[in-house]
This record gives sequence, structure tokens and C-alpha cells, in this order.
Amino acid sequence: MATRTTHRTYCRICIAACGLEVDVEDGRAVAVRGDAEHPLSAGYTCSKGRALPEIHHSPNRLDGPLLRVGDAQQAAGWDEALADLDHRLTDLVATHGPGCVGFFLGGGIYMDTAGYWGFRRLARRLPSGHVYSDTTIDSAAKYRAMELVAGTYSLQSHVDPEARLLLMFGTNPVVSHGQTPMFEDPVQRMRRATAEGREAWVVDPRVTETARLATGHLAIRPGTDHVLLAWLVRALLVDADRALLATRVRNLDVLAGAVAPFTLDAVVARTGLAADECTQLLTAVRRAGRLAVLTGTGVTMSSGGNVAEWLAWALLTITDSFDQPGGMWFSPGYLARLHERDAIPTAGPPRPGPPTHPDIAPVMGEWPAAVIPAEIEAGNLRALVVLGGNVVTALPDTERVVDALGRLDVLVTVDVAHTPTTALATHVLPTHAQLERPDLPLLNDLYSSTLMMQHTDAVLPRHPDRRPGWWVLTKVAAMLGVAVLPDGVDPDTADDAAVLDCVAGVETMAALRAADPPWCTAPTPVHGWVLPRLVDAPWNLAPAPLVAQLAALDAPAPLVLIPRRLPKRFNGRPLGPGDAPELLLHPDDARGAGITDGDLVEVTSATGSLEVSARLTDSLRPGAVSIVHGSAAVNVNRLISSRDLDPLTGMPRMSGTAVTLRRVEPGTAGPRSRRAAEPVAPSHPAAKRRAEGSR
Ligand SMILES: Nc1nc2c(c(=O)[nH]1)N[C@H]1C(S)=C(S)[C@@H](COP(=O)(O)OP(=O)(O)OC[C@H]3O[C@@H](n4cnc5c(=O)[nH]c(N)nc54)[C@H](O)[C@@H]3O)O[C@H]1N2
Ligand SMILES: Nc1nc2c(c(=O)[nH]1)N[C@H]1C(S)=C(S)[C@@H](COP(=O)(O)OP(=O)(O)OC[C@H]3O[C@@H](n4cnc5c(=O)[nH]c(N)nc54)[C@H](O)[C@@H]3O)O[C@H]1N2
Ligand code: SF4
Ligand SMILES: [Mo]
Repeated sequence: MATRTTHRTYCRICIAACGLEVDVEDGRAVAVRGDAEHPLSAGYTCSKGRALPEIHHSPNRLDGPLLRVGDAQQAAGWDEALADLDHRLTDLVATHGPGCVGFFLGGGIYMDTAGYWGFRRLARRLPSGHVYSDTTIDSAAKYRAMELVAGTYSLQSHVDPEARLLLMFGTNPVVSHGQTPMFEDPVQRMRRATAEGREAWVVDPRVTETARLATGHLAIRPGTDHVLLAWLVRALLVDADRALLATRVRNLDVLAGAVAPFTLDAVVARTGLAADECTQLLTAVRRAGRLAVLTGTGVTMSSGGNVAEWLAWALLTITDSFDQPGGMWFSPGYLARLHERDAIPTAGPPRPGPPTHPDIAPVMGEWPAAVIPAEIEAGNLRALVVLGGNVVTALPDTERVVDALGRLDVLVTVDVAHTPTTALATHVLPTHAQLERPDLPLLNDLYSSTLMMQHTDAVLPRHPDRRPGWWVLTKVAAMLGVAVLPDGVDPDTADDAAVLDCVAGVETMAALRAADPPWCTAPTPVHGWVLPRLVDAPWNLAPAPLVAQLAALDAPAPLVLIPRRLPKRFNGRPLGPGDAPELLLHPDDARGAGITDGDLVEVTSATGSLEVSARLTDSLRPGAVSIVHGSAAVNVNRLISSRDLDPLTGMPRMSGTAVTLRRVEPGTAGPRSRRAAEPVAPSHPAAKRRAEGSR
């Protein structure tokens, strides 16, 4: 009989990093349970975490390197795949210079800490500006607003345990577990809060899973969160202790002037909310005194994202909620210990933007990912290394993205599974997946709701033909003359543990490895440490680019597309049946277009169109339709522009794109649905040329 062993680990699909117990039989994971003792997740897991055995042992996993030969990809040994890549990169760099090689970091690498750390070291040393990540198709607004208000990228605020009011804009943590910061064990957390008399308010065009557990829900018109926020700021400035604020902030009067036009009448007209709803929210904020605010992709992906982030910052500041009990605390990090430093790291001097969009300043040193196709078309970017990302489903303007990827001389994917992006690659390099590697959630240092760090050993034996993410990165970097590992660490003799020692320090790793249970915690929250350490203090409450953007924002189109997430799908990673995209729409909008439930509908934007089946629901307000992203077959990014980018961040408008709907007559579906199917191999001439030139 097979022996069963149980391993304590944590899930590395999303930032909640839930504690898990994984049962293993004959080298295979067979069951997953939540770890009841875990300080954050307390036994909670979601269906994705519980599906780890199926995900890990899926036939879709990559079991060895692949090399493109002609139109096909063929299995290759590591030596052969790396030698071929080395040869091609060396040629490219000799002809076009080192600036033609770029890297994209996706969500699959963040939780592979050694790989993620390696990428950060590489990015600092790379002789090329082409460093991209999913930050600029996700949350760039948060970082730009933070930079303009506080001069840093290093502040991560969290809901204080004593907060009496939590106000959420465009985030659905019951499904997502948070954008930033983490929102662990969400259902219990929401229930506990309301049972203890603390209020939770959700501002979202949809009655979300989170809204159902909240005290109040405001079904706002998409893209108008900044209007509601500006009105709240305007009203609460009246109550604010201006003398106290004068010691903490700059430009209070400019802020007051900027929000002056946002009267209650203006809010009602622009947000579609009733005056009563708005005043009830204001009363709740006044009653609470201090509050916590969380925003998510519904805000950061909309054209008002930057100003909404700024106004949320202003709201928290004028209500004296930041860095205070009952409001929001800033995490100094369990490892980073920012509160023990003299100064919080600054955002640094501005750097030039990408050659095709020089006006868009980098966010956190990165160029916006939406310009990747433009940079390829201009001949600036000729080789792209995608680490744990699925750019075919993630980037806006699918048709342009697929065409541009086909023009690359080299497309390397460093992944664990076959995806629509690996299908286009010249070199597919498979890495160890989460259950095959020791790890610690370094990325969560600032995102975690409790000051803590955890550690896991590998749960499963390592597949012989996969390699560690850090090792693959080190090899590719060496081809470009960049050393990723510190001096004296040899990638061919070092193991995962030795690299993690470099990442977190020998002492920290020793403490974590010795910890039983496998985590270390520190007293939480920490208050009162931020302003004295802020180089750019006091806060700038009215940065000029944001004041100008607020005044210039247009009203949203009558019918717009908005994003959302499904419990069983993680971005481009389908996790089973029941997660096919549908078009959610309100019955009034459906009636106007002659659409009934289950109809096939053609959705068209200025960028493209797709066909998707309709699901009528009054949980979504009229004027908004929603399709989840991540499906290759029904790829919503066909509708999103890669040209209409936010001028301050380069973010595409993944929320708020104007669309029209047309019912597809039964029997006439065809060319377009077929077109929507993802190409498995590139078929256009440039890709063919490239493919023929291989080896
Ligand atoms: N199950 C699951 N979990 C995930 C992911 C996943 O794909 N699946 N992805 C992970 C990733 S990469 C991220 S970044 C996070 C994102 O985490 P969240 O930002 O919490 O993402 P969503 O759950 O999509 O919630 C966004 C909400 O914004 C609303 N919305 C859309 N437009 C607007 C608007 O203009 N105004 C307002 N107020 N609301 C709007 C939508 O209706 C939706 O309810 O989730 C992470 N967690
Ligand atoms: N229209 C529209 N587009 C969107 C969004 C939207 O809401 N609407 N959301 C945006 C957001 S918030 C984000 S973050 C991006 C997501 O963009 P990506 O991060 O590119 O998307 P994922 O599909 O999560 O891709 C992760 C990849 O990592 C791989 N992977 C998983 N585990 C590992 C591992 O341990 N090691 C390695 N090497 N690889 C691994 C997976 O197989 C997968 O291919 O998409 C964005 N695109
Ligand atoms: S919420 Fe789900 S996906 Fe996220 S860490 Fe927990 S189990 Fe994994
Ligand atoms: Mo994201």
C-alpha cells in the first residue's frame, strides 16, 4: 500500500499565501487542506488552492525545453536549447546592440521568490530599457499617485484592525483576495467585521460577492469613482483640523480648489448614484471618524484611476486616518524593517520613457507593458523573454500583440505550462512549479496583513527535466553578459537553498527553516513611523499632473466594458469547467439590443470585436457590461486599445472601453468566432521566416 505523507506549505497562486497541508502519495500530491493554525488564513483555502494536485499533475505541464523548428515546436535537451538561444541572442546583440533584448515579468514568477529576486537584480543591470511587468497592466495608478504624493514607491497601507469603516472601490476581495494589499480569509474577515459593528461599504457597478456581505453598496457608473471621492474630500475638508494638517501636508488650498466643482448635484449627475446614497456614505464616514480605503482593478484600470488613487490618499489624510489606529497602518515589512531605517527609499529621479512613447515616464523603473507591440514594430525590441507571464491573454489589443510576437527574432517563455504564449515561442524553458521548490513569500513582505514571513520546503520531488526559475534566468542573463547571482555563487553548483540564503540572508533563512510551525511573526500593526522617515515630507496633497488630469477627465461612454474575476480562474490560467467567459449585462441594455439570455452576442469596440454568450443579470448596473479576461478563445483584450494609453502611466483602459452590442443570428456565427480562436503556431510570413531560420 502506498504511504501517505503530509507536508505543511503555503499556496503560491495569489498573494493571500494561504497555509496548506498537502498529502503526498508515491511522489504525487493527492489532497490539499487549509492549515488551521496559519496566522492569516486560519484553515481557509479557495477552490484554486485545493486544485493544486490537479494543476500540478495536469497533462498541460511542460516537461522539458521546446525549440521551434519551422512551424512546430520540438522537444530539446537543456544544453541544446540554451546553446541555440545563446547563439541567437549573441547574433542579435552583435547586429542591433544589447538594447534590443527585453524582459516581461508576469504573475507566475512573483511567488517564485528566488526567480523574482533574480529578475529584480537582472533589471538593475540590464543594458536595455525594455523591462516590463504586469504592474503596468494592473496597478500603475497606485504607484504613480504614491510617487507624486509621497515621493516613494515603498508605502503599502493596510486596514487597521480597529478601523470602524472600510470603504472599497472597484475591488472584490471575496473572489480576488485583494489586488494590493492582501485580503486573506475574506468571507470570515467580512463577517467578523460586521458582527463587531464595523461597517464595510462597497462602491462597484456590480453587486459583487463582497458587496453581498457589506453594510452598504453603491452601484456607481464605471469610471466615475474620482467624482465620488472628490465630493467626499470636499465635504470632509470642512470638518478637517486645518492647523494639524498644515504640519503634515502641502498644497491643501490647491486640493480644496481642485475639488470645489464637485458638488452633490455634480456627483449625482456624473456617478448615476442617488443623492441619498451619497449622503448616507458621508454620514457613515463622519460617524466612524477615521476610515480605511481599499481600491482595486476597477479603479486602477479606468481612465480616472490616477486621480481616484490620489483622492483616496487625500481622503485618508484629511480624516487623519493614515498611520493611525482606526484608520490604515503602513507595513514596514517583516524583513524590510523600513521603520528601523533613517529614510524610506525614494522613487528616484525620472527616467526617459520608451522610444515609441517618450512622453510616458516609467513607473517603478519600468516601461509600460502595453507598448511592447509598438516597440517590436519599430524594430527596437527583437528578443523578448517572458517569465511567468501569458502576454497573449494579458496585454491589450490581442491581434496586434500576436502579430508583434510573430515578428520577434526570439521569444523565450519561462513557464510551467503550455499557454497561448508558449505556443508562439522560439524557446520554451520549463521551471519547477510551486510544489517542487523551497520558498518564502518575499513579495508579500509589504503586502501581508500581518508582519510575518513563512517558509516552505519542496513538497514533491523535482522533475528531472525542469529547472529552477533563478537558474534559467541566470543562464539567459549570462548570454547578455549580466551576472545575476552575487560573486562567488556558481549557478551550476548552488542549490535553491543557497540562493534563498542570498535572497533573504543566512540568518533570516536559518530562523525560518528552524521555525515550527514554519513562520515567524512580529507585533502588528505598527503606527507613527512614516512621516518622520519620508524624504519628500510632508505629503503633496495636490500634485500638478493629477490636478490637471482631474479637471480634464471626460464623462464615460453610455455603454462600457468593465473587468471582473471568477473564483475558479486565475487570469489566463483556467482551472476547470465553469469558467468560460460570458457577457454579463443588465436586462435593460439587453432589451435595447434585442438580446435574450444565452444569445451569442458580437461585442465591438474601436479596437476589435468578439463573440460571447450573454448572461442577463440585474446584479450589474445598466450602462456596464462585463467579460472576464484570460481566455484565449474569447479574449476580451481584442477589444482593448494598445494606443489609447493613460498619459501618466501608460495603462490601457481595461475598464471603461466603449462598446456596442449586436445579437448574432443563430446559424450565422462563424468567421469571427473562428478568428477568436487563438493561433497555436504563428502563420504569418515574419514568423515563418524566423521559424525557418532556426538552428
Ligand atoms: N480568483 C481570482 N483571483 C485573483 C485573480 C484572478 O484572476 N482570479 N487575479 C489576481 C490579480 S492579477 C489581481 S490584480 C487581483 C485584482 O483584484 P480586484 O481588483 O479585487 O479584482 P476584481 O475581483 O476583478 O474586482 C474588480 C471589481 O471592480 C469592479 N469595477 C470595474 N470597473 C469599475 C469602476 O470603474 N469603478 C468601480 N468602483 N468598480 C469597477 C468590477 O465590477 C469588479 O467587481 O486579483 C487577484 N486574484
Ligand atoms: N482585459 C483585461 N486584461 C487584463 C486584466 C483584466 O482585468 N482585463 N488583468 C491584468 C492583470 S491585473 C494582470 S496581473 C495581468 C496578468 O498577466 P500574466 O501574469 O501574464 O497572466 P497569468 O495568466 O497569470 O500568467 C502567469 C503565467 O505564469 C505561469 N506560472 C504559474 N506558476 C509559475 C511558476 O511557478 N513559475 C513560472 N515560471 N511560471 C509560472 C502560468 O502558467 C502562466 O502562464 O493581466 C492583465 N490583463
Ligand atoms: S486564496 Fe486561493 S489561490 Fe490565493 S493563496 Fe489562498 S488558496 Fe491559493
Ligand atoms: Mo494583477
